[in-house]
Amino acid sequence: RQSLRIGLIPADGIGKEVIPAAKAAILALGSDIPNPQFVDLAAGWETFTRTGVALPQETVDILRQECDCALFGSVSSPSRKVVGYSSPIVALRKELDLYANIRPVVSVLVGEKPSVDLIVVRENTECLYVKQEVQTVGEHGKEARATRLITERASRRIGQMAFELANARPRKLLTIIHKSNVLSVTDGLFRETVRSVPTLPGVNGKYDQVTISEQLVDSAVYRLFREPEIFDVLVAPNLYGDILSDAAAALVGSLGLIPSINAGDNFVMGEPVHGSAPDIEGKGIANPIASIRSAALMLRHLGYTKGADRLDTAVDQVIREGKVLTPDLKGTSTTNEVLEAVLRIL
Ligand code: NAD
Ligand code: K
Ligand code: MN
Repeated sequence: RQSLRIGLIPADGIGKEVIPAAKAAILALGSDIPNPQFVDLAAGWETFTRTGVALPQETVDILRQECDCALFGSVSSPSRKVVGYSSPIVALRKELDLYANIRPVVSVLVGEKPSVDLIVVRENTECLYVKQEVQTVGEHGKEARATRLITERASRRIGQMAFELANARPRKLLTIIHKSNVLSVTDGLFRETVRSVPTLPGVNGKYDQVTISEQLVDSAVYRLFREPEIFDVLVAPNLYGDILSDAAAALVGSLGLIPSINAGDNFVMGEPVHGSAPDIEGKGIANPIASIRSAALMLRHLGYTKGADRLDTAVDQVIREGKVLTPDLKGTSTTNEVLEAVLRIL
């Protein structure tokens, strides 16, 4: 490849503060990344208030036609229903068929106990996120209903991704998260489909070394807090995966550390797990590490292992030294000071 074309969608809030840091970190990799070219793209609540559209068609078209990958920041979605608005990140995951959301959560802070080293593999296209909600009026007042869609196809794809990831790790443990004691039809299909991945045609014993276990989602959160070291790879339907990964983030110090990629068969988009953080927006103190690590995950997914390793090593060193940290990690440094510390090491 002559150049790597990266779409940048900072979107809203601290997304606009941390995505430029990820860009600067990629640029600092020099020739480890072949001629990176950045394309600035619009999406989000601010774009909606300006143009009436949260995800402009131009953004989707340019991502599809001109970009090899992308970095997304965070979007400020209102909690109330706003006519015409729909979350652009949920739409992008569907439009680009980014069916897997991969979220590694690893403890790095010095002296941190217990030690966490897990990956949440979150199905990224269905479950309650199909957003088919209706409100009606019944005999006793308003009634709201949501469709929760679980398909065999999506469960199989995410299951295959999870087995692949688990098999590549030293412990090779895969935990299926569900609630099929209550939701035996929907979560039951998810559970059975993931469990059946090793028997699919073509697998031929490839996953024989993977130990499969399962845990109901509520007790999974409980065990995550009591004994997080037992978990290795967790695979979950969309909403459970979302909640579990924020919970796991709390164990390692901050949401501002946790990266993700939205991955499909043809495209990958890095994205910090956190949202737009309105409580700290505009103060210049957002932790840029989740975004820098998201860039590293994205580059690793594309095969740029050396560049990805350099980013992760630099970030690890800054965290371990503990001298330049943002307030979420009990430091007093700014976004830019953390970025500069990373760049100095690079
Ligand atoms: P949030 O992740 O934005 O913030 C939760 C808490 O973590 C806040 O106290 C925030 O200050 C802190 N935090 C998050 N990222 C940080 C960082 N990089 N550095 C330091 N502290 C950080 O979650 P929320 O408050 O529930 O949601 C705020 C908005 O973000 C909402 O509009 C929500 O819809 C949106 N959101 C978007 C995404 C996304 O873009 N994929 C994900 C989650 C939430
Ligand atoms: K985000
Ligand atoms: Mn979330």
